[in-house]
Amino acid sequence: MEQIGRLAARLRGASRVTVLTGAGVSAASGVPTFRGADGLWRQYRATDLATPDAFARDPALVWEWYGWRREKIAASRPNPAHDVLAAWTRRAPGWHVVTQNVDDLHVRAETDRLIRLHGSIWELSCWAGCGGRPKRWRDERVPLPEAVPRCPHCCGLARPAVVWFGESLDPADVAAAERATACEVFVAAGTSAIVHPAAGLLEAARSRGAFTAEVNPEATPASSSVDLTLRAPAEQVLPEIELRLIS
Ligand code: BJW
Repeated sequence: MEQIGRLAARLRGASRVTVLTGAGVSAASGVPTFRGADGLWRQYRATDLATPDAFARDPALVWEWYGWRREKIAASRPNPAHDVLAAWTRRAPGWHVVTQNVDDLHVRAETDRLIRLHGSIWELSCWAGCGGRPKRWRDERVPLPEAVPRCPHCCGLARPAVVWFGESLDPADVAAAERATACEVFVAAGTSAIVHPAAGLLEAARSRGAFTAEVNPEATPASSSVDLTLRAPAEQVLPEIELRLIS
């Protein structure tokens, strides 16, 4: 595919590159996306469960969904897309990965300079925000022993320490992601590009002069504004680019 050669040429010699990833990058690892056909769990839409209102209404239901996802993620492993991105960050100090994914597969692939915008599914925090320290704690047990885990400080309800709709992202993560938009090449891979503030990063990079590209088998709202689109799965395209970079 000629487009692969064009993107590889842009990447070769670039000292600052940022790749924004979304659920599509983990699809080949068996982790369901949010808005595709596999985004449906029972009769619920994933995006309707990822909200504070859903948790307030029915914490057991939301935890059941997270338990199901934690099981799938625990049984998965990084795919070639994660591996290539990790290799890029290890090789080049100005290359960053900004992810919306909470599955930690970029961490397991040993990615350097990873910015996680939406938290980690393996961390929990107090639903009431009781103020006990640590504010969030890691719990990788699958399955969790309780249908609704408890806060170890106040014994109230615990929640997944992820960012739901309407919640603020960690300002330090947002600032780091914004700094990473000062790059020569910005690639959005495996994201539907509709959730903000992540979706705004591509435009920010473009307005700072970056060459922009999208890797996604489907068109997204970003497709019409990027310089180059690669309509193929990330786990295929990224290794092909890597082959051109190292040959
Ligand atoms: C492949 C592939 C393969 C398949 N290879 N590709 C400005 C404008 C409008 C609205 C807002 C705005 N600013 C804030 C908002 C509100 C809201 C928002 O953006 N809403 C939009 C829906 C319009 N944002 C927020 O609420 C954020 N908070 C915030 O900004 O606070 C301040 C504020 C609040 C309210 C108003 C104004 C300001 C928080 C957003 C948190 C999102 N949380 C979730 C859940 C995380 C926890 C969890 O995982 O359980 O994050 S929702 C969900 O969407 C998840 C994802 O990270 C995120 C993005 O989804 P993603 O990754 O793009 O996945 P999909 O499924 O949508 O797409 C997959 C893509 O992969 C598809 O395109 C496929 O084609 C492709 N694909 N296989 C490559 N092999």
